[in-house]
Amino acid sequence: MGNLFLSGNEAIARGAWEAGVHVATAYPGTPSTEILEAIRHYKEIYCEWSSNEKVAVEVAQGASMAGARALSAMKHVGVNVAMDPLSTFSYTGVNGGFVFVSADEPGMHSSQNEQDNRYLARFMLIPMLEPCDSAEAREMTIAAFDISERFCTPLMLRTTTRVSHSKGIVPIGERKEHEIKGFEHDWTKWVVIPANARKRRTVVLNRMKQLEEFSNETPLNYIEQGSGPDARIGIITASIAYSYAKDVIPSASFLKLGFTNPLPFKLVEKFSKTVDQLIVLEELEPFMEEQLLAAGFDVLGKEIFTREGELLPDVLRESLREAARKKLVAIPSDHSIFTQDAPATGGGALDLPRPPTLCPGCPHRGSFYVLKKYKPIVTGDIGCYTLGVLPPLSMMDSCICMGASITNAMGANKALKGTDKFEPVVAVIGDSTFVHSGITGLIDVVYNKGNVTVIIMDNRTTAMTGGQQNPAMGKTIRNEPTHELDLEALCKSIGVKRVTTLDPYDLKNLDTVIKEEIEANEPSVIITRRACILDRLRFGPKVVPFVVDEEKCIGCKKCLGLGCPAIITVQVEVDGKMRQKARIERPMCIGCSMCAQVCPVSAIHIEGE
Ligand SMILES: Cc1ncc(C[n+]2csc(CCOP(=O)(O)OP(=O)(O)O)c2C)c(N)n1
Repeated sequence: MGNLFLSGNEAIARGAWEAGVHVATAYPGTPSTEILEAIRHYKEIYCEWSSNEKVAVEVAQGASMAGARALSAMKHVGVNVAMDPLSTFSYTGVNGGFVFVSADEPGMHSSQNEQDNRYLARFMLIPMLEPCDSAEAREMTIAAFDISERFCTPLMLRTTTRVSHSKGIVPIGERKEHEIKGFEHDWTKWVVIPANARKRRTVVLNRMKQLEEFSNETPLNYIEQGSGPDARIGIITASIAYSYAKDVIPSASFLKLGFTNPLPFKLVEKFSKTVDQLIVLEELEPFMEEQLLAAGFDVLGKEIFTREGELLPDVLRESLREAARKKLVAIPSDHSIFTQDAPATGGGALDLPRPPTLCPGCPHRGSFYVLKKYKPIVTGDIGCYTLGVLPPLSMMDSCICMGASITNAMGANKALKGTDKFEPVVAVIGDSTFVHSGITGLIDVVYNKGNVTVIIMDNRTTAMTGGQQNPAMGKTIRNEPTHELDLEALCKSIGVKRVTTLDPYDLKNLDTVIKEEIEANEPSVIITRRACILDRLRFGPKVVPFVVDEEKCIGCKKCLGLGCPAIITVQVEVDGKMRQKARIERPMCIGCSMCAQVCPVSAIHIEGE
């Protein structure tokens, strides 16, 4: 039908649409977010930002029970949250096809860990597909639904950041409608009481055997015979590593895998007979290597390639050079890998030259500034506000995973209460994260009589991942108005008596309330409510910047303590002597006024006043 130039995520959305998907769910998370952002443009698909990944999978699961094709998308750590329904979904099987996308992050550009979710597919006895580029992302998404229905199983479509975000030419087709079959009333399948689950386990194990046969036969796994002397080198690979290897050592022979759980052992056997040496090329863990070693294949893998970060072409090239020097692989010293130069954009293209920082005018800044005065323990969470850990604010003691701030605070409070080590604890959490997995923690605090101060930093969006809608905003994924979750009423209904809402630009009030709540003898919630500055710049009133009156400025640097990137210091000559003064970079200032509030000599004022 033609071609489109799409990212891997957009290609997955296109594939889902073409495959006749009716329901798509997700909780945002890099590098998966754009899948649902693209799907929302297909009107045939019901789509939603779910409140977390477990909810996303369960909603899609319900749609599958009802006989519709359904897709859920999440980042790799999101799969941890969704593992409970997913691992039993494997037992029940599907009615309408169900595919979930696990978008993994080798290199941890925006993630807290580098976990290799291929193990989770194996662990949950779920088949897995791994595209190497955008064209395959579309094609495999369509194939995934067919496989899911043919073998009555959920399926994991695993991408990595480079596949998710790189763009490529994608041949496209039309949507093939799949009639919604209707709800499957089969309690022996869908009600996993032990008597049923035991039988289903046998079904699952048999299914894995059939899937292994499928893996040997499917055209998604294929041999690419090499040419010249390199043809004797056999590379077993999948995902983006295949694309890199085709750049670095294109004449080698490849066993290119798209269907990677279960592995096609018979095909590996066949491939091994055509080459002198088998090399397993995979980012992160020795997932395929260990299985192949256990099956008796003589393969080389992590002895050559790193388990850390991405196997970008220059990393791959250097690893092969080193292996050749050590005579681990049969690559002669005059081979082209020794003369190729690293591409200009290789390696650390994403390595940031300076650490990220809260935006100028970010409503989160003031809370950390005030917390620094009282220095409680601050258990943090995941969102833009995690940047409160960086100097000069430096006000975060922990950040583990979404929702952990309140529960970590509870544990610390219980451990320290009544001891000479006692310190008050404040948990900071964003609005989206609070809805995702903070609510249950707050229930625990109240129910078990903890004393924690929770600051819900409500910036009216899910900012960290690019500003997605969430239940506290009153807008759906398609920006339609919906019920706005009333955070104050929710916290009160949980049993928190001390709930205060305030404007985080008002530092004086913030100071009074934070002090009072830290000192209070019961749990409390402070909701700091002000829209994310990026939304304000897009939709809000005109920005009126502030300026420093250099004559009044005494160079005390108090304003620098806010860590606002718009404020710098300059050397100014006063009475023949060089003095340090603060200056506001006009194009960066959005007029939040916090610097003016902290200036002890009122040297900062609105421009023109
Ligand atoms: C389990 C899991 N899902 C998704 C993410 C990606 N993620 C990180 S923070 C965040 C939400 C941040 O929104 P919010 O709590 O409102 O804070 P803000 O960034 O707006 O300050 C998301 C979706 C993640 N790290 N872990």
